[in-house]
Amino acid sequence: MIRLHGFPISNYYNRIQMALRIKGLAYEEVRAAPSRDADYLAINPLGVIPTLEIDGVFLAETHPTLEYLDEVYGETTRLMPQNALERHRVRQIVNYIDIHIDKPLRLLRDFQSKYLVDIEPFKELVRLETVRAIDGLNRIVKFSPYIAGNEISLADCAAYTTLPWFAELALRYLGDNLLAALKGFDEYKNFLDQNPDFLALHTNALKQMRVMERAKRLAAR
Ligand SMILES: N[C@@H](CCC(=O)N[C@@H](CS)C(=O)NCC(=O)O)C(=O)O
Repeated sequence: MIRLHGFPISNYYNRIQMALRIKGLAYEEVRAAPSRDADYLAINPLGVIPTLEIDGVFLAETHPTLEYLDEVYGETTRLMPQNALERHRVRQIVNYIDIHIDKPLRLLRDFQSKYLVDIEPFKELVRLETVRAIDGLNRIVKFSPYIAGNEISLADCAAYTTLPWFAELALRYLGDNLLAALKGFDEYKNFLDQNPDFLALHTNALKQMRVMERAKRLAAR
């Protein structure tokens, strides 16, 4: 029995959904919010979402969780390449996305939402980091037709569910969609959008995001 704990507004949650759908694995969704409660920390030590539960075993941290899933359900579509060098490329792309794009922009968003102030040197740091990450990605992505080569992989799950949101965040918090500099991404996204399962994830995340923003605006009145 596979159960996914979290909420579909989360790009990490949707990344796991995308992998489960590619693999054709049935799963239950369990609504959970990030939490510092002892019970939740016992299954997800950072208190973040998502958490994946497989037969009563709880797994935290999205990419390592997905590699585990790929190994234990080895009879389903593989999302890590057989070739070690190609596996390295998948992990490299995922790290650029998670560590050098998602995390800095997320920190900037959280800081500005909490303190309602702009700190220019902080913004500049995040801008430089994002520009560097996009430049790095431009040197390693393939889009042939998948991001890491000719087979779909965990790097596609990361890119498809993360980059469109962080393009929006960059525009909103840095005043510039820095991710537009990722050459070939729009065509690649259109290509993946042709899969109705993927598009449904994207559309639902967009809907959740708009609902949350509206709720925040109403609460702020
Ligand atoms: N490194 C974590 C990141 C997960 C993450 O950042 N989740 C966000 C939602 S998209 C969250 O729970 N944020 C709440 C918090 O940081 O307290 C993973 O790979 O799963």
